[in-house]
Amino acid sequence: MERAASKQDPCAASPFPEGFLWGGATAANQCEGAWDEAGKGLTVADCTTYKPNVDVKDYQALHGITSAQIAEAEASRDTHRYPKRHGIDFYHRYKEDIALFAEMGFKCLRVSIQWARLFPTGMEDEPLQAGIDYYRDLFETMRAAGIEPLVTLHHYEMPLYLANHTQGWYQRQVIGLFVRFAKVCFREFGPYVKYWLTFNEIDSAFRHPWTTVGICPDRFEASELEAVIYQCVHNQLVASALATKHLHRMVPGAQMGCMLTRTLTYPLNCDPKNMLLAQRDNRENYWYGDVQAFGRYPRWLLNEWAEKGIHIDFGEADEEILATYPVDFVSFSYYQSMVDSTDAVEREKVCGNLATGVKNPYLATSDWGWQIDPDGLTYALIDMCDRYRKPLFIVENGLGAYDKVEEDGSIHDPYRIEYFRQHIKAIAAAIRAGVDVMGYTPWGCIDLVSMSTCQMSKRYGFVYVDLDDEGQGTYERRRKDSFWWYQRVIATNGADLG
Ligand code: BGP
Repeated sequence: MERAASKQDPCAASPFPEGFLWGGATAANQCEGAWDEAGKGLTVADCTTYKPNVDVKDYQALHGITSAQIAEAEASRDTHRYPKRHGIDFYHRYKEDIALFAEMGFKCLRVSIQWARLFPTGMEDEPLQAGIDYYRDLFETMRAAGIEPLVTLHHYEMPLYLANHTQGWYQRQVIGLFVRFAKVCFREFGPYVKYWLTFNEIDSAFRHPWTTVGICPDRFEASELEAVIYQCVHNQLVASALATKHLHRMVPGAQMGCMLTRTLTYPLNCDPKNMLLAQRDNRENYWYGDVQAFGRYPRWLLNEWAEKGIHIDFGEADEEILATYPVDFVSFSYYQSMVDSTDAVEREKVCGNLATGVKNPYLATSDWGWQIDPDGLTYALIDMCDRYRKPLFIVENGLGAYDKVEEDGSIHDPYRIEYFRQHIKAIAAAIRAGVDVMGYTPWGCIDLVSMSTCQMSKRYGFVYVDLDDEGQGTYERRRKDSFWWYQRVIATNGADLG
């Protein structure tokens, strides 16, 4: 009986609300390529190198960078060593890619705007027309395909010039420069874009300061680095609030979201000491979003700054700005959960972009050692719903895996389908528990260059891109099995998970 009913209306059994924003997520610096075309300036991402044999548990090897390496990158025109420079050539192929996303039924696509495509150094008075024309056509193409753009203003792609000349986000001057860039985006692209995000994974400033806040650690005394990074984040938080203010004024009906890496941490066991430790870890993950959603710093952090003698330079109006312009919704990436324990140093570790943590004996890991935990997504959604009381948007989630192209050109990726099936079930469970979820945009819906290792072989997509780690390939796009599976999921609004 149930089957017959679902044949008539395949969406009837779906817990997902009407208008749920199914789609996918990308970032310009990892897919556009065309790193030096049409006047674009270099970005911090253009300096990150291909790391084929790095131990992914060695966080410093993954994300560390020195002044000498930056200078070498700036002088180089190499794209093999710096693969984000070629990306997947989305810059020239976006019409073909958007047609594929539309074929899958996407309602929404997350992209970012490279600041340096509009303002090559970040300091120019006027934006480049070529950059405006490119992004306008991108958004028009998306709209024509019935795809709602979700746009990140700052996804690890600060102009290199600013990172070198204003010490990244450390100098207050950058707030004004960013707000000018944001206002140009709202003016030019506001007619096409309703949903915006300010800073991608703003909480990653301490994990990888170069890409997040443009700070190269060797340019500071080790003892001052913590305060420097807090200052950078404060400046980003003020810039985020100001961008929200201008968006609401310039684009009526548009909404601004913050964007966190949800590094959900469990205690290893019910030892109260471990409970307190995990609570502490979760607070450290949440405070960035707390400031953006509640408009003020948590008391514990202010106390900690006072105890450590950390002085953060607040502009006269900063507190009022933060309080007056909170975000409209809270978005986050979710890849894995973490575990902490008071004896963590002695325990086996796992890794991820998020940092290293204690191995969870109940969870499997990906080919790159990231722990796979769909239940953690339900937990995170319910927890964040109770905390923020604002709509939530999962703007990144996915499995980095090796894919094999068969002789007939097909790509069978049942592991990816299973990963998404379990995570979509987890979202459904949270929705049934009363959580307001706006949408779901899996990461790397088309294969792109990895953020951490710059590999192509770490593939996330429903669409395969013929390009290898050495930059060899035709860039041809192919549909994986997961392409057809996700198409059915969207068509049934999440009712048919196969
Ligand atoms: C997130 C970043 C993305 C993306 C993803 C996967 O932290 O916001 O840019 O790359 O991680 O990471 P990776 O590409 O290193 O596998």
